[in-house]
Amino acid sequence: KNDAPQYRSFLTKHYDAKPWARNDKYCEIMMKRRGLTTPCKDTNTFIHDNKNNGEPYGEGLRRSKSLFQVTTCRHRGGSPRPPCQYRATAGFRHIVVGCEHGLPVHFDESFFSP
Ligand code: U3P
Repeated sequence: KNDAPQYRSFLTKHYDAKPWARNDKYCEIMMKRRGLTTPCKDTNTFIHDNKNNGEPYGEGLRRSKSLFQVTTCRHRGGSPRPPCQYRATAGFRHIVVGCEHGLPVHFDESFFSP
């Protein structure tokens, strides 16, 4: 177990090993449960896999070599105050993260294999 606060925060925002769904309702509930709705966060990705095989990518970032199951939640717009409404996009994608001391602390983006 690693206690680095930025890493704990990354896991809270971006890691969910066993999603019970990957749809709009999932986003609505998870965004709230993980404390991302005051105000409604615009975009947030939940990662459902746990692999460790990154390579350098751009300025201080790491890109995963393998694909991850991810669900990205996008705020539908309107008021930034709760209740926040989200649109879910489920995918199997490379992810790009920023790391500190070898652990992810920032989720940058995800994309399909070119
Ligand atoms: N973000 C995602 N997924 C995306 C794009 C952006 O979650 O596909 P963080 O606290 O640095 O992780 O870029 C600003 C925020 O948008 C990032 O915040 C990241 O969580 C989120």
